[in-house]
Amino acid sequence: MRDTQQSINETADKQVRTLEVVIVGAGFAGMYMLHRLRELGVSTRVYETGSGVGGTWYWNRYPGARCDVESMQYSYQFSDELQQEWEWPEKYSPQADILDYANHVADRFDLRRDIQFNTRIVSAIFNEKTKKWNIKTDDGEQILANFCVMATGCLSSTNLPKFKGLHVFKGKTYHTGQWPHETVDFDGMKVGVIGTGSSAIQSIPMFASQADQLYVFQRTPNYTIPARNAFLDPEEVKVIKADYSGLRARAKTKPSGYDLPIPTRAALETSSEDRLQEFESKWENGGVAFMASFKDLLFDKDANDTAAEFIRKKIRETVKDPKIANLLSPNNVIGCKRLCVDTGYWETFNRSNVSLIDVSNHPIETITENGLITDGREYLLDAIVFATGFDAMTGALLNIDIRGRSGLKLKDKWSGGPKTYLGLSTADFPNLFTITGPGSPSVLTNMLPSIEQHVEWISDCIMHMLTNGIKCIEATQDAEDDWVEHVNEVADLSLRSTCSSWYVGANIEGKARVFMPYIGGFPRYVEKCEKVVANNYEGFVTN
Ligand code: N01
Repeated sequence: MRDTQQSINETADKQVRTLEVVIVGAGFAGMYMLHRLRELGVSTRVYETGSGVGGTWYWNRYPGARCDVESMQYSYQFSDELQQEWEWPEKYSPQADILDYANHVADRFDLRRDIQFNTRIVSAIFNEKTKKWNIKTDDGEQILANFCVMATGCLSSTNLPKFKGLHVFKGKTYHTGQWPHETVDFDGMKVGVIGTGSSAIQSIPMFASQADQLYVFQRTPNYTIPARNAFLDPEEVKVIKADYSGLRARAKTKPSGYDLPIPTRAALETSSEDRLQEFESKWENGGVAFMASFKDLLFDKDANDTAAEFIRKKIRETVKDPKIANLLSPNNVIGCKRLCVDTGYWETFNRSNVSLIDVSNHPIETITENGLITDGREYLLDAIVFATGFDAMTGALLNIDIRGRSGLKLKDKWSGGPKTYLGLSTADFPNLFTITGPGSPSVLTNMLPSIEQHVEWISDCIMHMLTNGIKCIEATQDAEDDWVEHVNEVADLSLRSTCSSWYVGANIEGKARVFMPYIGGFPRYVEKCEKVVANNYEGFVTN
């Protein structure tokens, strides 16, 4: 409480900017939030740590970074002109194309004049007397705002495990989630990659084609499906654009918010011959749609085993050395951790300059001046790439000192796992909104429609308040408790909650183990959000 008062006093001493809404982050969420609020005539400013727009796609510039949702769907739908004029070259866009798109959107809607780049928000403290948020930047600027919208991203706070000796390494180090803007050339170098998640699986084939020697340090093998990326056929694009709204509407009826066929058959009720044929066909088409082969894959372990074994067989067929094939073969639930999508991943392990080092039983002991040691052997390295992921869903929020009523710290409130109402709001933190926050479908869906749905819900809410003279909106404790219970209940129905993934916070030491996203599906979630509004913001108190 003393800190809160102190901060308010400091605020009074300096020149303070006042705004209706502060938005934190200029990724796809923050950009659309800004555009939408500006259109409604609300004074708004975005604060962004990076020097450009694009969020995830600004930071994750590692070679091979590519989206695994089709470009025609991984894009905004709020402006038909925008979706008609923009030309995506490839079925699955590489990072550079998505960043170009983000920049185009920023220019087209003249967003930059209200985005403050190279600025990190370090604290946001609610003043109960004035009902305003006191927000501070890392360069000491202070802002008073009625609303604070966190567009901080679900996978934006990088995770660098505390490896012993990290600081003594003389070579270069990189994190896939904070890749340099300059070209990184591994030509002639000995490179080590730590991790075998999506980022590693996309970048390893690229590193292998450059480096003299590539060592892949794998703790847990992962399932991956070939992307089978291709250039888009202009005729197909024309057909989609002729009825873009039809595609968008169909997508909204799907649990993933992504227009993929919904499986009707159960793997265990299908003959093994037909089942194999279906897996083969999905495998040939490539991408995350593999999990849509059968409806029971994520609900029945025996069904899941049939898909897992299909992939293991593919690994054995592709990787020439049976020992390496065996090491690369996961034995856990497929789709429990986020399914990966690759281009030439397993084939890479047939190259003579690539070595797979199993660190599952022999963790990396220490990083040394010249490499790293595991299982008593030192691997000499010129560069180390940490493909070690993110403090997902809560990391970016909790990196900011956010305090609500009575100085309550969000960090303390969420010490046992995030608690929200609809992933949009959290009790005791009035007028604070989270776009695709924990407890919303977010990372289990196509992010773009989920972002748009949240931005529209939040902006409608703010407009409702401004036009009705309402100063404060806040989730009730009861509504939040009920929602958290529901989020947990539905999570327990799926095999997805059964493994040590970032979905449950298991990748971060000391993080509470809670399944964070809402698994009930996009349509059901949207219906709930709409019902809340129809019932005059049911579950919120307004005053
Ligand atoms: O991170 P991860 P990521 N010693 O957390 C290993 C999205 N994404 O950046 O599994 C050794 O998945 C860790 O091992 P283990 C997507 O949602 C999307 O790859 O914990 N290893 C794991 O192998 C994805 O799921 C796209 O045993 C250590 C790896 O590091 C999410 O981002 C592309 C270790 C981390 O994998 C995160 O993916 C890229 C240690 N001490 C990312 N600590 C697309 O759209 C960690 N690891 C395609």
